[in-house]
Amino acid sequence: MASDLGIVRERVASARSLVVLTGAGISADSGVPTFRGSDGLWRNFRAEDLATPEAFERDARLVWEWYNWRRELIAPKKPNPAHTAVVEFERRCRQFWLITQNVDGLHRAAGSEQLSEIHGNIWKVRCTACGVVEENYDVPIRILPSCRHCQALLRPHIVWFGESLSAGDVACCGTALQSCDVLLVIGTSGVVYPAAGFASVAKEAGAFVAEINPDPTPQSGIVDISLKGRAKDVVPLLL
Ligand code: BV8
Ligand code: ZN
Repeated sequence: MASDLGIVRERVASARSLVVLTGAGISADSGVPTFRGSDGLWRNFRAEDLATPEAFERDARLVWEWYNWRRELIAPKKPNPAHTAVVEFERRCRQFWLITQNVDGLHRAAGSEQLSEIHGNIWKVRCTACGVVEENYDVPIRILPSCRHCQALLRPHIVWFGESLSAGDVACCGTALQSCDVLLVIGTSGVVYPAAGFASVAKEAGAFVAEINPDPTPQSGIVDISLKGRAKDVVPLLL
């Protein structure tokens, strides 16, 4: 492990262009439940049933009750040393980009600025009619909130299953993954696409890829190095 850690630290230090991809695991150390772990957020509510446009169409109240519950859960949580280390990477690397699947907003709270929140942000709402996107930090949020511009129903500004990522994010991530020489994959189970395919995109483009996760993932077979451990313990050691 020590030599692996040394190799990854050396690669990060000499990276011309560094990309970091994160999932729920980086927020686990802030007390935010992951989706598929033993404390699985989705155990209580099957996300495939709720995080979909069909569910919202069928029962917007239930979907808003689930998101309100998650907003109340996340509101008091703080970034952890792994989030802070990622901000330090951004400060040190000439070319840096962060791709996060997390909707909790903790990377922004830690100070990350060069990032794509490819699955959206739980603190943003979008009007189902006029499409206006706004930040909303109400806790609790009124169930079935309405647009202050056109009174139509608001939805979470989140990418649900079966919905495409924004074209802007897809382009931005593609460029970053094609041009990076180091990709760090931190705290993702690597089952949700298209993010689950990002490690192989970078690998095929010639990048050195390392993953940080207490458990093996479907990408463990293709990354150069897997560092077994919790993000809050391992990521700061890469500085
Ligand atoms: C798309 C927002 C093109 C919701 C999320 C059938 C029907 C419809 C679609 C599909 C289908 N089959 C496949 C698909 C595609 C689908 C997909 O991939 N499904 C999977 C389930 C098979 N993808 C999509 O639908 C995407 N869109 O493909 O568009 C398209 C368009 C139209 C038609 C077809 C195709 C959209 C995907 C986005 C879904 N939205 N989130 C919400 O949050 O409310 S996904 C959700 O999962 C979260 O965003 C989360 O980030 C993401 C991934 O989960 P992880 O972050 O990896 O978290 P997880 O709990 O799984 O893992 C935690 C990891 O951390 C573990 O590995 C654990 O070991 C580790 N860990 C734990 N503790 C720590 C740690 N690591 C470090 N330190 C620790 N302390
Ligand atoms: Zn509106």
